[in-house]
Amino acid sequence: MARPRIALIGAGQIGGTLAHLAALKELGDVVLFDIAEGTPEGKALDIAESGPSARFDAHLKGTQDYADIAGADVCIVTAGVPRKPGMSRDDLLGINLKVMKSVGEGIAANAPDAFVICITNPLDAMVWALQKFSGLPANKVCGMAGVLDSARFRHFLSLEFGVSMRDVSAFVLGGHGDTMVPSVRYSTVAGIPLPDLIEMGWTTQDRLDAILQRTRDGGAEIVGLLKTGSAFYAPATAAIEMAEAYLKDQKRVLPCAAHCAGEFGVKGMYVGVPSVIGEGGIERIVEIRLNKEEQAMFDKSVDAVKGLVDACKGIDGSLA
Ligand code: A3D
Repeated sequence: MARPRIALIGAGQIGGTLAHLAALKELGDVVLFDIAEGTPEGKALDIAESGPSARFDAHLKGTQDYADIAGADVCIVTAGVPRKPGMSRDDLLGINLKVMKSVGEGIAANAPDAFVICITNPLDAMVWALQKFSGLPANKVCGMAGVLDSARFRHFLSLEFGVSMRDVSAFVLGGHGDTMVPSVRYSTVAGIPLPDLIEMGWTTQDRLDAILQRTRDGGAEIVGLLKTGSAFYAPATAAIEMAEAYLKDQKRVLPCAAHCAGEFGVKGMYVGVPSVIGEGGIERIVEIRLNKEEQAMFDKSVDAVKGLVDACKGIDGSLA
């Protein structure tokens, strides 16, 4: 049986890491596409040359030609520009919207049956535009942000409690920005909800509040340290988790930027919600019940995403 084909649109920091992880995990053959001549070819060859030592079987190819992504089963999109210190994700909107147009058209013409995972920021607006530009079914186009934001939250919680990250389960809802909503009631250590852990004296409300804020600022913390770009190891790992769920029909329940058609009161927009990923793409949105306070935070986050979507419509009339 032929190996699955994974197309990576954008061969920068995240794109290169995605290619490396996909090869190490033998998820399939990898095509790295980028407009920067030599970058995808160089990274593909370098990773392929690690194969004998790492012991994987996968073909890797770098290209500037969209025809090479033909028949891709999964496309992961990181094309565009990342943040520098002092920039917000929203500052990237104008430049990255134009990139989404060319990427959407390239995918539609060459890999219309692919499951598409967008990572380019500002995430929730870019995945919305990518779906519009590509014309692919909404359940086959999604955005990666929640898996990363949740991984950051889980990491910080595991440090606080001194327990394995594997036993910390948590998710973050809403848009991928300052208004994201880390869920406290639904986050657990081995099934024990965070509010119970406060009662048990494992932490305090103040310490938990600081962790929630650090989660919201997680991207900026890395940008501030790196100074030349944004996070790439954890974002790539999160997107590979989503790609694997699709390719292996795992029915994983992961927080994704998914197209909402009325769920959580959101219509016709992408926003971070718990989703089931399997062979059908985004197969189901898990509509958990939010309390009043959580719904208010979620609505505020959705408003922020709506502002960005409206800005996209203002820039490109074909999206209106
Ligand atoms: P970077 O290393 O700059 O790579 C981006 C690549 O895109 C470069 O190699 C460019 O040459 C390429 N590119 C630019 N325009 C095009 C085009 N039209 N077609 C094809 N390729 C093009 O950035 P990165 O990999 O660090 O980040 C990529 C994106 O992911 C940025 O927008 C980041 O803001 C975003 N990001 C999102 C998250 C989320 O959690 C959603 C996390 C981290 C980064």
